[in-house]
Amino acid sequence: RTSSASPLADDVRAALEACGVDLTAVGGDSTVASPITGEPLVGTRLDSTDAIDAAVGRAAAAFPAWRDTPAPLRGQVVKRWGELLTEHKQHLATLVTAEVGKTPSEALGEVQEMIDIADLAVGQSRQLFGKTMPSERPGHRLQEVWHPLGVVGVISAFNFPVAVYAWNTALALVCGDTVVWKPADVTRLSAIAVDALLARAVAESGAPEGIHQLLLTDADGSKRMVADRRVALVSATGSVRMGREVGPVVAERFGRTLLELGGNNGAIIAPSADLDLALRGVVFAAAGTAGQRCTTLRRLFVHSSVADQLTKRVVAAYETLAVGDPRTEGVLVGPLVNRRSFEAQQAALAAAQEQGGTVLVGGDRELADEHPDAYYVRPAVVSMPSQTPIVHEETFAPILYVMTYDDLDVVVAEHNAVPQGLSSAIFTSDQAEAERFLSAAGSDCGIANVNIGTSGAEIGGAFGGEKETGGGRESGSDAWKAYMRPSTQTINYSGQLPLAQGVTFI
Ligand code: UN1
Repeated sequence: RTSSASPLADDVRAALEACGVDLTAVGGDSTVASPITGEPLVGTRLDSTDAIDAAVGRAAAAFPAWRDTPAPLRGQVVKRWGELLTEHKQHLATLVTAEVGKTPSEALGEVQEMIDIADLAVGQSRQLFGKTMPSERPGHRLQEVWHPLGVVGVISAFNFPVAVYAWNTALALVCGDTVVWKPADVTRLSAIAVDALLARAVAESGAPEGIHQLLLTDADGSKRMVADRRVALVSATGSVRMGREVGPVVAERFGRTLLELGGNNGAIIAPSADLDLALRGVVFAAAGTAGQRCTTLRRLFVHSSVADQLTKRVVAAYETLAVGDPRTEGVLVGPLVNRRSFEAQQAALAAAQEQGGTVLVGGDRELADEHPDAYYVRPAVVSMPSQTPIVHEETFAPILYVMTYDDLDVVVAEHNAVPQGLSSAIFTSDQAEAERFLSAAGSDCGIANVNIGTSGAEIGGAFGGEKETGGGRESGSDAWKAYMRPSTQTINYSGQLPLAQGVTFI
């Protein structure tokens, strides 16, 4: 199947060069393997501890000049970046496919998400609104002004190697912050390309050079940045385990965090659901991106009246899903990111069976002969008798646990019984049922959808979730406020000094 495709490393090198990357400056011995074939891609350097400290130092030094640049002018830098991302959309998608194994359509979609957030951020740069409040004191004005925060450290995950970074960076830059980025280990090359395009936008706009810094480092390097007091906000996307490490370190120094951690997303299929729609929604959300989105659908609750019918159709669809090299036309499911991920998938399937589950389809490794160093699996559907311990865990692989229900209140309680709280969905034609799911007594997640799957959110709505998902919100609504500090200001023009609360003193 792969024979027609050119060697991945050649495609990658060409895409990097097209994005203006100077390979002699970033190159080095550290290579990562493509999940598609296991073959090594282009090597990069790895930053030392000193280099990390120096990068944070450069971002801190660039902050005052950037802070003092009017926000709409900051927006122009992001506007230019968005244009360059548009121009190089295909090159970036090639890198995302090579490093993550996403299908070209999903890789292009990820780059589109960067372009969309750039658009949003440009508009936001003229709308960093503060409020004015009526003062209780005569001749006084009370207002709130939003100021830039400082250096923002962004830690991004392998599965959305460029989009989630851009959600943070586009907003942080218009908010007047400077950014230090630690991409996932395995997606250093797409990071280098995206950073090179930002460097070009910065240079062309005459903005301070130091406002963006890229760290090519491992988890230890990331710890160094997280502990650095000069980093005002750490915005981290990844596992709950990572969040547990980052959160306390930043809290100890009273820094701020914005955490976007695991999801264990559920969907309820009600008796009145349009099953054609539900089928498509379920299969995309559960099997798309090989189950490696934090919004991937992992738990399906089907009303017993439609359970047999829907489950059969999902299984049939899974049987025909084309799994393989994502560069091959028609393939919908690419590889898992690495061996560890495959081992976790196997362990979860074994645990599910021990806990009374039945694998209805999938789960096995595929293409092992052709690609002994790549890990392809057929997405699995597992029928579970109840929400057993393994169903409470997020396994970052395409495993869909299916359970049945009879009563909406009971199933909503079950839906909410897991530690994570990112995304959720109900498929129903009953409006009252949909409203109950969306109400305060319904889904406890940050994202709640009706007649749409759990994944594939668009820019504009705040993205993030509750409980172990970490509570952060990104990429829309009021998310920009996380990157700024509010200053509450009282101005007295009365010539008197009345005290609030009627207090009298001298
Ligand atoms: C993630 O998996 O980290 O809603 C982000 C979605 C995408 C973003 C996912 N827009 O699935």
